[in-house]
Amino acid sequence: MIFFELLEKKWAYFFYLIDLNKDGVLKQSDFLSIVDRLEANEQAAISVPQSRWLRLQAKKLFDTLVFECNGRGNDQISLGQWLNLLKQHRRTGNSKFIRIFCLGCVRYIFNLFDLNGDGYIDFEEFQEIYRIYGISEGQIFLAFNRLDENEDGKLSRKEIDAGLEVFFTKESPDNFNYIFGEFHQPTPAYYRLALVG
Ligand SMILES: [Ca+2]
Ligand SMILES: [Ca+2]
Repeated sequence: MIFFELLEKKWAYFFYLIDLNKDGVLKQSDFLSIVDRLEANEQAAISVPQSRWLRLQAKKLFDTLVFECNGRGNDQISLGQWLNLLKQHRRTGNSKFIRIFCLGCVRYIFNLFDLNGDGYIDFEEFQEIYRIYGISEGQIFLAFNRLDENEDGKLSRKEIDAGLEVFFTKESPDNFNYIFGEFHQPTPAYYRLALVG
């Protein structure tokens, strides 16, 4: 399957990024293994209570997502279900879910990235997490600068929220389209895996 539209490309790319083990489906483990990797990373130096809290938040975000995509009683999300959400949003013009999702993401991102808890995300914190998602050093640098609208060298909640909103809803060219790096299409092999299952 090939996506021509910008918005669909962005949504598919995001799914591919957060499918950490690249098995074509999103599961709770894709969210929890981020915390595992942070724990294993000495530089991140997260405490036990911090890691417990992060696990709880990761589960919550995943539960919201799985419920919106797939209804109650399911434990995974396919790429098709994820993209249906976008189609639904387009058809009804109801962006309520997107808004709730973005706010949930902002909360989660801050819990995850703001390792020293000062209410901002600095470049080092940003780098730790983006590396886990396999984004290249150059792209990490660009993404950070794109998000840092007021150029004070740190990211506020407002800046992250503004970036996410554009990323998930705008069809037009925009700097914020690249807040997760230069998006590329997942490989055909990945699509076969993700869409056929
Ligand atoms: Ca997965
Ligand atoms: Ca800033």
